Amino acid sequence: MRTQVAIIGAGPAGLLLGQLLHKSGIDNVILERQTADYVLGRVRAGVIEQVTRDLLDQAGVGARMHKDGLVHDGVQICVDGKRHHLSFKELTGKSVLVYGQTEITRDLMEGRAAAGAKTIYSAHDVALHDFSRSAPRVTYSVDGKSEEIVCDFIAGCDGFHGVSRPSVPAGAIKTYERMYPFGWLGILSDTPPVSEELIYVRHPRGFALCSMRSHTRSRYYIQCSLDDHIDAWPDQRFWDEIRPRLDEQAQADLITGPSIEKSIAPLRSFVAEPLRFGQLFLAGDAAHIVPPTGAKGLNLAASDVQYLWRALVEHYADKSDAGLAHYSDRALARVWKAERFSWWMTTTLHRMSDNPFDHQLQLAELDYLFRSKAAATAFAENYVGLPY
Ligand code: RFL
Ligand code: PHB
Repeated sequence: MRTQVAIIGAGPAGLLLGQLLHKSGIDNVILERQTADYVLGRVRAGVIEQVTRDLLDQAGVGARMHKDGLVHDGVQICVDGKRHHLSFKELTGKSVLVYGQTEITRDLMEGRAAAGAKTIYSAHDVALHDFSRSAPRVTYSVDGKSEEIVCDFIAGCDGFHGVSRPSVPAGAIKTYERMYPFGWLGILSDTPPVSEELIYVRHPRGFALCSMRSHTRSRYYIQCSLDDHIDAWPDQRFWDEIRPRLDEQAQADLITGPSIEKSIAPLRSFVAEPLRFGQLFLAGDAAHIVPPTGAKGLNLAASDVQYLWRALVEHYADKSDAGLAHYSDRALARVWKAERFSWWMTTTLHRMSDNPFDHQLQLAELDYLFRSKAAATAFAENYVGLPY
């Protein structure tokens, strides 16, 4: 098979790139290791920046997002039982949209099917070849049959555990990493959210987050130990642990119910650079990971895709490779700012250590955030998303 761009991975990065390229008349094929149902079953991101929303519109898949997405003009931060409100609208004139990654993925999959673009699910043994030359190849197998795609470019959108990044010779790539000594235990439940806005909670028992997917579906997270296992967390134990971390009003308003999904995620900061190796381009979680505290992972995947899409259009339509040459630098400049913000939110809101000095620093940082308009504006600018 021959295509212009072979895309590895049908997560948000791969599907969005595929849709934007298709709209621009650039032929592409997506190879995905899992089935479509498996990809749709992963419960992940919930907060969409305005620039991500605009990009989904450009991809022609924004209709349901505009109908069902919840516009959030601000966020609440609860520190040791006292809630503070930060208004994005007042501080930046912008807002974010609460709309689940599952729904975005579904919209992109449906858009791709309607466009008649090719996605190969359950593709095994995907391997990247000759990407330092002008005609790279991707080999894979489906139902035990070996196949090959010859292309102009490969987009590595296959997430942190994918095959694209490890295909790069070790000497050509530099990585930066920080692991955090805790995870997030998350549950989804068909109960009304405790508050109209998200509540990020800093508490001596550990971090908590009250989020949502709709007016009737809630998403809650608590900081947990890396040794924890979901079997040790029946629903009642989860509710009994999150409740005391909340302020009195939220404790009274919290409606509990059976979980419909429960999972534990480790927290990691990671950046690989550069993002280009000959004709191979990395985008999204394949290239970088942020801890979920700043809600930046999916949004960063979208911003990489925006730079890569524009660069590929320049290549094919304008016969200019300037965008491709600058892709890595442009994307990484935005990535590092989101890495900083996600690290800052994580270290400011989680129980990081037993050292009282660290606790006092967190409290000083948060007190400054609530009292200084400059600090609050800097927070809001980062949370709603920096411009492309
Ligand atoms: P994905 O979504 O991991 O998709 C990669 C796809 O590649 C496939 N794949 C392969 N395919 C073929 N061959 C191989 N060898 C392959 N290896 C892997 C995989 O099956 C998969 O389908 O990466 P992508 O597209 O870069 O998207 C990144 C986002 O999914 C991720 O950054 C976000 O989910 C992070 N995240 C959040 N981001 C936000 O912007 N806002 C949030 O509120 C937010 N909350 C979260 C999050 C992530 C979380 N977890 C579980 C890590 C909350 C959580 C709890
Ligand atoms: C979510 O709703 O899943 C969510 C919201 C905000 C975050 C992380 C996750 O920072």
